[in-house]
Amino acid sequence: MNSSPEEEIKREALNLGFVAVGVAQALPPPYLEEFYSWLKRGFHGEMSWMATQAQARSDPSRVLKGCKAVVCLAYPYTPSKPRTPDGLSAARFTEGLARDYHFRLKELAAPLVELIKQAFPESKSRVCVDSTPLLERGYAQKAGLGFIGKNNMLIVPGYGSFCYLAEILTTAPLAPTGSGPPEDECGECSLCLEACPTGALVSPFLLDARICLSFITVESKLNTPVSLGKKMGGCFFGCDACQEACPHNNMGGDTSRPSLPSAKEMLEMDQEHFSRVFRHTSFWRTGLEKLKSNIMAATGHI
Ligand code: B12
Ligand code: SF4
Ligand code: SF4
Repeated sequence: MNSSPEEEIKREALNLGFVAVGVAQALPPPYLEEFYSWLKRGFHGEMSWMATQAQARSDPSRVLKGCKAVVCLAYPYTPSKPRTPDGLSAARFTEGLARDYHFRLKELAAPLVELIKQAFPESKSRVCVDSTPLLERGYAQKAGLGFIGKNNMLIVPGYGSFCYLAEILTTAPLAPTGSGPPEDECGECSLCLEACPTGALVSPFLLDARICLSFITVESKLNTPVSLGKKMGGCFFGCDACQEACPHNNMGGDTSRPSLPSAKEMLEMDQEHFSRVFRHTSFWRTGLEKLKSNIMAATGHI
């Protein structure tokens, strides 16, 4: 018996290394009201684009006209924390000097787009990774990839949250696969809230991005205040504390060799040197001056 397009997509996605895959209907995302109230409270801070694109996030057909289905994908990143030889670290999603995941995931999803095209020749598809106005975690939960934890992360049962999300929006009428995961897999646990160094997890499922170290060290255009140094715990780019605390994650140990240049080398870099080492990595968009201010804060320099 021939398998359905949904089954073929799933088989191929798992072959390509994705840890979870599913299809959600292209309806408004779950938790849209919570998202609007998050904006209303100003928790997005400097990320004004979150507010200006709020309408687009309410409906995938505003992103792809005629969108019928959202193929949701989770791709694993290494559980070992990237390190410098002199004791600093960066969040795992960077995978050290690996190519920025936005490019990698778009390429990885291309064969799946091809499969959809073969099954539905008239269809149009668009691959989304992070920057598209789409509430990725909500759709991933809806498609049955996993559940949203109190730390806001999409957690894949049996794997954890050290994974990127990507989607294929398509006009192909793919059948939804999610039967709706349980809404409360965290139970009484609140380890992530206790572990957050800045109190950015103000309550379960609610994050104040303005004081989240990930926002401050990756997205914010302002210099990172030295006063945050102790809270950064030596992590100069991004923050994994609320995931490290989570019993669903395997931390991968600290056995990996340093994959990042030393703090001293980074502080001495000029733009040409920075470009040679960091172009195409996750650090590039944040820029050299901001990176230096992160390192100064993380190492306690004034
Ligand atoms: C803006 C943004 C940020 C901001 C704000 C984060 C935030 N929590 O809102 C900052 C810069 C702080 C950030 C940090 C990080 N981010 Co970010 N970020 C995004 C982005 C672009 C939009 C997120 C968004 O819409 N936020 C608004 C809030 C309100 O929505 P939400 O985060 O989806 O939260 C939902 C839940 O709270 C849920 N909800 C509300 N109430 C309730 C109640 C219950 C019971 C339940 C179950 C759910 C629930 O509804 C919300 C709306 O859908 C997405 C990509 C995308 N397009 O979706 C990546 C994304 C969420 N980030 C990602 C990552 C990896 C990170 C970091 C881990 C990076 C790091 N190590 O430094 C941290 C984690 C911080 C955290 N605990 O969330 C991944 C997450 C993968 C995963 N497995 O979940 C994404 C999906 C990017 C990607 N394509 O891989 N990020
Ligand atoms: S990423 Fe860090 S600062 Fe942000 S919510 Fe998680 S633990 Fe808190
Ligand atoms: S640490 Fe506990 S409360 Fe937080 S996401 Fe993980 S299981 Fe849920």
